[in-house]
Amino acid sequence: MNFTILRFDQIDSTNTEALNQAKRGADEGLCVVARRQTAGRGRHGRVWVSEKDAGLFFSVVLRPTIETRFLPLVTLMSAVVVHDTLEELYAIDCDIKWVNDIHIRGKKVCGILAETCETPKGLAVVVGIGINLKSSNFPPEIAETATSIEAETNQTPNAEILLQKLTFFLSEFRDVLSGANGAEKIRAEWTRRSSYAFGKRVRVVIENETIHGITRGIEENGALRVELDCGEIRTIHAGDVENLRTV
Ligand code: BT5
Repeated sequence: MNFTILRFDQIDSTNTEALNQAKRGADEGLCVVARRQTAGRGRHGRVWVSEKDAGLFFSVVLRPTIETRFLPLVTLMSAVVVHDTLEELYAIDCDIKWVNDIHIRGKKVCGILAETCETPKGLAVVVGIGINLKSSNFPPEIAETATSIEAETNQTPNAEILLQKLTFFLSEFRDVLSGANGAEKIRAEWTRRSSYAFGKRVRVVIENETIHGITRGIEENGALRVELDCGEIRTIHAGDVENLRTV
């Protein structure tokens, strides 16, 4: 995959810009990077804190050639990419919290937001990744739950080197996902790196319902299986998973 990088000092959201570019026909590999986002977003309209130079904020246009039912695996693939990048560059031991968070010692260092749109060239998926470089500007609402590469390693990461490695792994794992048995391979890669895949006691908040149970692996499309205390297996497609304790 060839990357074309569009840089902004400030933008509302790199995902919004990448989606607009995709709708105008941008090729796979278009990558929007910003030093600051004024309307960085997470899932369900949540805010992604994006202070100037405090994080790497970028979004890549993908045009995956996979079956539609496997599209949710793009998020899992991206989590594997971030996991391996942090491990290789900084020797950070991180965990993937289903489905889109990268954690270090239980704190969130990165969030991933994959969004799709119809374009003249077919369906595009925009993968947005926010990684905290520094923690100094965290507002109180995330100060306890968030961390940064700097806080974990005592070194100030170089955003360019980080972006280079991320795009390298993104290209590699994109090819894995699109290749033979790609979906199965990405599920296996994700499962190997996430403590949430099996045997984790979790609380899941789904719209106005909260369930408790133990994780029992992921479905074909990446949905999480949770065994309730009564023995029933529930499949979680969207929702927030909160770790209660490991069993
Ligand atoms: C996510 O949503 O974690 C996806 C975040 C994706 C951000 C990237 S940045 C580049 C691209 N452009 C965008 O506009 N977005 C993408 P979610 O799972 O809904 O988590 C959001 C929650 O994470 C918030 O409600 C906060 O609790 C917490 N949070 C917000 N900013 C954070 C930060 N910088 N570090 C750690 N946690 C944060």
